Amino acid sequence: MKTTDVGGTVMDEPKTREATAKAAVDSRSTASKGAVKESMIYIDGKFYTQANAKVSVFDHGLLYGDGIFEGIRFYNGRVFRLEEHLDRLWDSARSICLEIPMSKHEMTEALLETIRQNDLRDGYIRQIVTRGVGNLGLNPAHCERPSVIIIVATVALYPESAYKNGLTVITCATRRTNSAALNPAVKSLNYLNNVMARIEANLAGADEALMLNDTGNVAECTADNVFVIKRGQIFTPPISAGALRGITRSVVFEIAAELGLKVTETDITRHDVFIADECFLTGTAAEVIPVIKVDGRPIGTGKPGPISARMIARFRELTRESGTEIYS
Ligand code: PXG
Repeated sequence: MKTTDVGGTVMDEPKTREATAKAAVDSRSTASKGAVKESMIYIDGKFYTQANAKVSVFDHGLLYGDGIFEGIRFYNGRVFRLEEHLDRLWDSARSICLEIPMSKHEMTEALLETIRQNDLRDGYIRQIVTRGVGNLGLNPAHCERPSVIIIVATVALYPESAYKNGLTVITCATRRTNSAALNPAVKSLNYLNNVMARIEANLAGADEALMLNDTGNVAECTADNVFVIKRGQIFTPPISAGALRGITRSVVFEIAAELGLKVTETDITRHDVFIADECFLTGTAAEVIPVIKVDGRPIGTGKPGPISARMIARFRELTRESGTEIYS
């Protein structure tokens, strides 16, 4: 199921997300006093209405998926973990020899101004840097200049019931890209691997798909990192297993330290997931969300566990009380 909100966000919608997509539309229309306001999109230093926000068909981001992106959230007038997202964007750029045509400071200003232009206090930012306009050959040497695009929109959340009742996950046959082919640590515009996994989840009627790496260990889900809990200890696959160095993942490490819980980065098999007491996913879009069933097996009691619940509660506190001020 796919839902588009008025801000233009189209996000993956597991069946549980339907209710909130509507909520996103509602809150957006309330903000603009009933009128549907067109979103303003930043492209290379200028703002365009959604209808006029266009890029060339010769952009290698479109032709080859040659580019990078970030998905960032802002809550209560503050951008959550902005510096970490920018650092990761710059790392992705470095890895693929893409020079972002602005400084981190300029990017921050552009990003904050795009949110202000859209007059929102809570939402989602999609930041994209493409290789830019080139010819029909894949050689990036012929591309003139990378393009920077910033889209701000209301976010389609999982409904609150998903955080209370948990998600259903399947293991998919599509393996996570081998890091020797394309390192999954690069948040590139080449997401077909994850899209194929997502299609498998959709076909199976599941909320998410667990992706294994070449060796058969758990890497991550299609847009989320995976954590399991066994006897009070937390485990998650290392980056070397094909997991993205998730920002939400690192926040979970911080919360666990605060709570005095040990987190170990180690290889995890499906068996480890099946016998876990608890399992949860983390991602900018999903936040921290419990998993209650994997491949038909109930995880733990089949209900979200106590550590997951504490994680979710503390994560929410942090999103409300920290971040880069947008309207200061
Ligand atoms: N793994 C992958 C493959 C991701 O793309 C995460 C894990 C979680 O990382 P963060 O830093 O968000 O905690 C991601 C995040 C989307 C979407 O449109 C994808 C992401 C983030 C936001 C939206 O599906 N990727």
